[in-house]
Amino acid sequence: MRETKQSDITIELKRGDIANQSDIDAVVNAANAELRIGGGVAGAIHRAAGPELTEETRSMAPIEPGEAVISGGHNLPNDYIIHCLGPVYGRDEPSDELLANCYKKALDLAEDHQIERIAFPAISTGAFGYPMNDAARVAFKTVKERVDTLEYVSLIRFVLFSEGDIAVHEDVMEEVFG
Ligand code: AR6
Repeated sequence: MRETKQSDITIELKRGDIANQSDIDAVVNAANAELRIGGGVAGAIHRAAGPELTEETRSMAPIEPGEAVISGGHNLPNDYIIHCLGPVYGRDEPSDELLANCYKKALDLAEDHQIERIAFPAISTGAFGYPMNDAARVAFKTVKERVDTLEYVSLIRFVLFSEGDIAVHEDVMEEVFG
């Protein structure tokens, strides 16, 4: 399963770069606590958005695991960037709750800003070491719990780097929504 519709909301998987999603209103950053440029997703987003992004986010930092904050998109093709700090696997506990909080809070911010189309990367599954299938299960279950109450969000895209990551998410999507 690469796409599903739940309560009129499309949830889809797409292979690509989170910093290159021009048809999306808000992209989610797998941020660091300082909301600065980093590696992986945070590097791609900050490079594409430009240095004004760090100027904007400086006053919002630091953030805690499970927390999310919102900024403008700057030079990205998106109106907003929602910065989530995922848990470091094996250190920030309970990791599943903290990861779920990232998705919940990002969706809350999207609703507050009347955002229709949002794209997530696989938060915590890179430098922070969260196993991809467990992280996907947390992400999809959290989305599933929230879809009935979303007023503005109509598309939730998961942007994944490799075909292997897509395959893992397809299986878990089937398990959670199938
Ligand atoms: N587009 C989509 N997915 C990507 C991209 C991209 N451009 N780049 C990497 N991924 P990570 P984390 C995938 O490490 O685990 C940073 O240095 C990647 O393959 O970006 O939450 C920050 O500064 C992986 O599956 O985020 C933080 O310190 C997933 O996105 C820390 O790493 C997340 O990888 C955050 O670690």
